[in-house]
Formats: sequence, structure tokens, C-alpha cells
Amino acid sequence: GSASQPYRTAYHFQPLKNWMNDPNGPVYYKGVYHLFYQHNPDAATWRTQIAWGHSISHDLINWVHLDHALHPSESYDINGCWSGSITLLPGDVPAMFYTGVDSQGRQVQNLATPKNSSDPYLVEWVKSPHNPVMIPPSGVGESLYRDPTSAWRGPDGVWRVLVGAEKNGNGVAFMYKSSDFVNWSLTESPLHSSENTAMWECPDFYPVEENGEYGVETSVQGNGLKHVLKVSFDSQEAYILGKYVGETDEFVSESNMVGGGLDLRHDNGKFYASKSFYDPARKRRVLWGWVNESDSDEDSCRRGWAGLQSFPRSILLSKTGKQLVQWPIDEIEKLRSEAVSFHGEELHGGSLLEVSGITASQADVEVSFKIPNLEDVEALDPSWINPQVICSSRDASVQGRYGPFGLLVFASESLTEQTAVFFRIFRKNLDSLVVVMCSDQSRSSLRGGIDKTTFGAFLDIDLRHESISLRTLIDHSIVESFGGNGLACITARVYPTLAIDEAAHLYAFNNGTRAVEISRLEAWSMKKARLAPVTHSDEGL
Ligand code: DQQ
Repeated sequence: GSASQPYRTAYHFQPLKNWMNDPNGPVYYKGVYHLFYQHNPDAATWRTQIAWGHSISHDLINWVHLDHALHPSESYDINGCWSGSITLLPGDVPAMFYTGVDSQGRQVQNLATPKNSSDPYLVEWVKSPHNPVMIPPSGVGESLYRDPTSAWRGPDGVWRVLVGAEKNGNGVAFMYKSSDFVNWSLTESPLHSSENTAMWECPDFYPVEENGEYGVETSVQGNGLKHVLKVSFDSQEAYILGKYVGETDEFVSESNMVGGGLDLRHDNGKFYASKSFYDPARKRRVLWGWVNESDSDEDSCRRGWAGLQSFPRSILLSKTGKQLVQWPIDEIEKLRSEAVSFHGEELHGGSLLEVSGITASQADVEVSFKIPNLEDVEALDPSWINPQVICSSRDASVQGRYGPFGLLVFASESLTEQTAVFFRIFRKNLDSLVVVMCSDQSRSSLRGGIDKTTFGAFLDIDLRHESISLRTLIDHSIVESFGGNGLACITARVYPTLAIDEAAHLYAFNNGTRAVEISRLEAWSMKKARLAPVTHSDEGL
């Protein structure tokens, strides 16, 4: 943030200028992390003729922007190089799949490989002479067929890849097979499909360990694993868990995509077109997601840029095995500078506690709330099945018994501007408690013309044994929150007019009538990450 650019981020990835959307082809190659992304080189708005931006890093924090990796240039991609993925082939050769919008406006799948695979920066990419390698199957709309995943290898040594689509009004993940990575044939049945959803954009399919601490490489199959199928539709993401049987290519899922915000989601706020990759250097799976603006195209043009990537998150299966957990990658700690902390502070009903001594517009905050006694907990209305509805009908200003309590971020001096990230506790049946996590943007800016939707998520924790933890990454115009050590995540974009830069304040608050205790709060000012174009001094990087 600077006086003229208060919303530019300090440690969330963004290009130097113009429009960015989906993360594409993340990969770790010869000691270097690569991030590609949908980028319009000419304007701060999206257009169909989009290109692949390309940046590299040694730590997923500091980035060097390289030249674009792909531009529309051939009949099979002249109307756009859309989203795709990278697969590392045996012998450490990267292969890139992307969707091309061809000269007829048809979506097809294309292949590209590095010009020089001994170059760890993978600066130049060559489009395959075999393109397009996949075209819309019969019965599939020409503009409803895109976003190839990373490929994986079955026990038979044959490659598989998924392509997102819509067929007969249902979301579909088509599967293709190939022995040589060039000739691909569509399998008889798709990996999965669901009614009630729109076109499945940006599918992602990967294994996770049961009761494990490590990420799993995409081709690994066998015991002790579940598979995750994630798809993006209707401005939201959904995932299902299941068992993938490599021998038969069956994905036996535990549930189905339902839509309407009721699915399992990586993030219940603004987070779309996400893509994960396996990082062999740290044996983890890392997830990137696109975080769009919440103001208008005119605002983006005035600023000269639009779109952020979420802070990279490591993903694991939760202890219960019923959902994923996500956590900002550890490297973030390198950016922490001034720190403040409290222990054992009681927050009475209706009280506010300022967290001062750090830069509240560029911060990392961790807090744990202990609830001393849980008596007379408010009943949850049985019709409240959508947490977003609970959070918007009972925003931070609505007093409850246990909650709302949490953090006020980007708060102005007189609190006229504030974004509230908070919890409420309800009783479901006689003895079961429900925790709702909310991110309330309704007072985040005095400006109009901004989407200030409030977001919500259920948090599956056992209050008899656990306190309620919240981690919030604050970065000028993004608020990325992790509840219950990453069981529920909510990302929001905000555009304060008063609570900017040094004028932003941070508070812990309790607007419930019952006291809660902050067992621990630690907050840090964050240093600025380096995001810069390539220079000569990077040549030995
Ligand atoms: N964005 C890309 C598509 C994808 C969509 C185009 C998702 O490939 O389906 O920029 O945001």
C-alpha cells in the first residue's frame, strides 16, 4: 500500500499491473517454484484472448516476474490460452496442458513443452505440432469443455487426465488416457459427474494421506489414501472425498456435489479456480486460489490492476477424515517483524481490546478463545443449514450470548469502518454444539458500489476439548481467515477509505453477553515480499 495505491498487497501475489485470474500450472522444478496465471497484458479487465503470465520463486514468498509463457498465436489458441496444468514426466520433463480457444471459438486442449528443459526457469515454451490433442466429444458444447488437470499414472503405466465440462446440463469431469502423452482417448465413462451444478471449471484431483502429515504426489495410489475431486462453478468451489481405484479408474465418492454453497469448500469466501501441486522439496501439497476484486471494472481500470492469489496453503486431510485442513505455508514466518502478544485476557460481554504496536493493515494474527462455561447456549434454528445465511442475518452488530466474538480488522479510529471476523456458538440438540465462523464485510468501506457480501462457514470442532482458534492474514485489501487451525477458511476483499495503511486499527471484540477468554493472542507486522521484474542481478538467482 502507498498513498496512491492503498489496496495493493505487500505479501499476496500479484503481477506488476493489469488483470489476473486463475492460477495455472504451479510446479516445483529443479529447485524453483513456478506460478503461471491467467493474465491480460493490456488491461485491468478480463478478455477472451488471455495469456499465461509466469513468475518464479525460491520460497513461494518473493517472486520474479518473467515474460509470458503462452500467448494466443495459432489457429488452435488464437482466441485465448485458458487455464491448465503442468505434469512432470519421467526424466523430469515438464509437460503443460492448457485450453485453447480456437479460430472458431471452440475450446480444445493443447500441449506445450519447454524449449530447454535444463533451464530451471522454463522461460520459453513450445506448442506441440500435434495440437489440439483433445477436442469436444460429441454432445458437448464447444464452449463447455476446458481446464485440463495435472495428469497421473495408473498402475498400468498409462497416463490419465481430467477435463472439466458440462453435458446435458450436468457438471462432468471427463477422463482421457494416453501411453505417450500425445495421443489421448476419452474413457467410456467420466471420472465423475453431478446434477444440480453448472459447467465444472478447473477440476483438481489428488490423493491425501489418512492420518498423515505429508502431502502426496499426484500419481500415488493405494492404501491409506483418499482422493479429492475439486471443481469450480457458480463463483464457488466444491470438493468431494472418496477412494480412487487405479485398476478400474473408479472414483467411489463419499458424497456428491450439491451446489448452492452447501458443499465442502476450500474456502467459504472469495476463492476460485484453485489448483494444487505436490512440492517434493517439503513433501507437502500446496494450494493456490484466485481472489477476485469486489469492486467494479472501472475501479480496477483506475487502479491499473485486478486480482490476487491467495497466500499459498498446505493441504491435508483432517484428523476425522471428513474434510480438508489448510494452513498458510510456514515460509510466511520469514515476513514477521514487530510482534505483540497477550495471554489470559478476559473479554467481557460487549468489550473491545485494541491490539496496538503493529501495522494493522499488513499483519498476521493468531488468537485462541477459551469459553469458560457453556450454559444456556442459544438454540440453532433447524432451518439454518447455510452458514452464509446465518452470518448475514446475524452480522457482527447483532448481540448474541456466546458470540459474536473475534477480530475487528481494518477498523477506523471511530469504528465506522471495520471488517469483523468472528464466531457464534449455538446448541443443536440437547448436547451438541455448533460453531459458526463469519467474515462480515458489511461495514468494511464507506464507499458504495462494492460487493460487501458476508460469508460464513461451520467449524467442526469439539468445544468440550478444544478452544476456538483464528488465524487472520491482513494485507491492505485482503482478509484471509483460518478457523479451528484451518478447518474453515474464509477469504474476503475490502476497500476501506479511512482504515488504510497506518490509520488501520486491529481489535479483539466480544459482542455477546457472556464473557470469553483470550487464552493467547499473537500478532505481527509483516514485511513486504519482493515481487519484481527480472533484472540482471537475478541471473544467478
Ligand atoms: N477462467 C479461465 C477458464 C476457466 C475460468 C479463462 C475460471 O479456463 O474455466 O480465463 O475462472
